[in-house]
Amino acid sequence: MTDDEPRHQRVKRRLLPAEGSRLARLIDRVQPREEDFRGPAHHEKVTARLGVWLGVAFLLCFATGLLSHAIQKPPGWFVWPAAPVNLYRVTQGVHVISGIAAIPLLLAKLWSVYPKLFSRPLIRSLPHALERLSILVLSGAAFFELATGLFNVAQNYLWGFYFPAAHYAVAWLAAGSILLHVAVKLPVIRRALGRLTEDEPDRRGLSRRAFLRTTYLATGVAVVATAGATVPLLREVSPLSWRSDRGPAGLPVNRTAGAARVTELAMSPDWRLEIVHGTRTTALSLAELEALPQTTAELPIACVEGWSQSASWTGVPVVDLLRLAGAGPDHEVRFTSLEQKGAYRTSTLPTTHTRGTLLALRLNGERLALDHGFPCRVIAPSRPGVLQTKWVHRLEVL
Ligand SMILES: Nc1nc2c(c(=O)[nH]1)N[C@H]1C(S)=C(S)[C@@H](COP(=O)(O)O)O[C@H]1N2
Ligand SMILES: [Mo]
Repeated sequence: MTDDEPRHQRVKRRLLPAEGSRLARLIDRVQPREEDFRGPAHHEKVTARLGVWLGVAFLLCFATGLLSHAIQKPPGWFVWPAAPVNLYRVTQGVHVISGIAAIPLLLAKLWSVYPKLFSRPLIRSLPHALERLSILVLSGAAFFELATGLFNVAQNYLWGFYFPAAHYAVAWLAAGSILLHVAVKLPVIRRALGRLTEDEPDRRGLSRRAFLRTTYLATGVAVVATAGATVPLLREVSPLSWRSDRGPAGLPVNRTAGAARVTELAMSPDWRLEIVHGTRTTALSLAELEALPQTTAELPIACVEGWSQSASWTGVPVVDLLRLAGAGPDHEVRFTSLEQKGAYRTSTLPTTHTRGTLLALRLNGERLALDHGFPCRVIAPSRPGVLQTKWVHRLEVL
């Protein structure tokens, strides 16, 4: 040993078995290297193909997610049409279905690339280190989005944070890191997307094609098993669909009157609908509302959580209520529920929607059930379920 031996060499010599020693050779033999994973699933041709489909799923999910966010928190420039009435139902259905499809695709892709964890040297250069770090961020963000989305769909809020804000913020993180990842990998992707060959057929395991086919099949099964929640045609064949047509009048209930603690106020004979326009307030009893001309329309409830269902709603058009209060149709309207607490106790209807919206009193020919919003609720075309306020007692002309 000499004194001019560099410090890091000295540390290494003390901590690691000497080069060429039996222990060093043993460690070298048992520790896997990237090259040891020769299975067809780990080939870049497979990784790239999964990446393309995952990219498509993420893109659809991101775009429809941004839309849903914009509808719920509209920036000044944003206009969402009231027709076709099923538009939001379709975009949110695509959001949830593409998110579900991304789960098996992401798992397969992680399986395909995990040998890279054993690539040596671990870090080659600063750009290489940054690239690996960005993949960590990407995987974490993608996993977070899919997991929280899935729990949300199951209406299982296990966490302490406010779901929409976190899901939205992390979506940007995921989108940014995916973009970076694709840009960095573009040369590899272009090379890998060439013809799918089986140059080293592995008789023990799956072929590349078979691995891809299995993944696509799993993705298809996941989609079909759940899509019935929002695609009426699939309802009968969707065993895992998380909402069915159970509930009063054949429509699911999201939050019951009991949970919202509104039963007493909603059933009270003193209930009145207050229409506030400037300093003037008009109060209508249920009997007076029922005596007004009624309109019936076939409109869907499309929950952000992924289920949607169409029903026949009967009630008073919001424009008629505005006229009664002495206001024209081109006003925003704020509805307030009897519910004292809760994120969904109020909603604001943009002017694009006043004409098509009902304050509904009846559902599928029956008087509205308490759990569906008795005495009256908002039913607007092409809007997220969270904005279809139940147990309404006040309407403000803005
Ligand atoms: N006051 C109030 N209205 C509400 C809610 C709520 O929690 N409170 N939930 C909303 C949500 S998330 C949905 S999807 C629809 C569901 O309506 P339904 O329970 O009649 O099917 O009601 C909406 N209206
Ligand atoms: Mo909802």
